[in-house]
Amino acid sequence: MIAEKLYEARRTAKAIPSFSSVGVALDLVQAYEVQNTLLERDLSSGRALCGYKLGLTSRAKQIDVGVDQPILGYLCADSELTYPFQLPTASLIHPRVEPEIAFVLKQGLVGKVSAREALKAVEMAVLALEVIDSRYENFQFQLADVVADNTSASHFVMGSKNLLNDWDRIETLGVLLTKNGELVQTGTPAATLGNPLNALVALVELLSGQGKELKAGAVVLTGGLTASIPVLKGDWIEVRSQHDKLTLEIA
Ligand code: OOG
Ligand code: MG
Repeated sequence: MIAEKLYEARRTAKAIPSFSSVGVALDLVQAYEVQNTLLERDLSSGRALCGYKLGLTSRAKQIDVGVDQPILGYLCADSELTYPFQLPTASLIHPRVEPEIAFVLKQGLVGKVSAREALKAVEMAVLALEVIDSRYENFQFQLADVVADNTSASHFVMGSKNLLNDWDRIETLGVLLTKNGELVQTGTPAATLGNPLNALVALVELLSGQGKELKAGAVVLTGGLTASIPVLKGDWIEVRSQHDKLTLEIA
């Protein structure tokens, strides 16, 4: 029932009140069950799972949405925008963008792993943009609401420069987000639990708690480095670091 409402809100691009705000109390376990039901629905409609995302790994994001612990969501292959990057807003509710670091794995990971082990499993680390689109009115929700809503997952864009080549300096890399040419956010990959690898370790642990693993080839979004920025049709967004630059047109 809850999954159905979220599925319809996404399909019709019509926001619904959060469940907590209308007195439907979910705990985190139930919220992940709802998320898994949504995943099953997506898979049975022909979508393919391509990886996972972390949410709320940075203080900026925790403050942004008013909740305080990392959570996970799933990513479907058709949510990745391909070059030239254009976000179709007609099918979305109130999209926002946030800069992230993303990994592509060359080996699977399961259970409790160290950051060093996690690094060995990484094929590529890239600058990325996540587009989030909460299915809840005014982007207002409690932790369990947003978990049920697959952590607001909508679309994502991956850079092509492999940051592993300069990984020792990842924590001090600067990331700039501009909207229509104006600088709106600055951040660093250290925002995600100190290092994006710590976020990857946390994800593997969270997944293991659900009896799941990360498979070779999986994409992982490690969490917003800054607060998210609302976008409207006609805007253009650029995310930039020393190594890479991505431009997203809001269409
Ligand atoms: C929740 C999703 C959080 C992140 O990177 O922290 C997230 C939201 O902000 O709606 O994707
Ligand atoms: Mg995110």
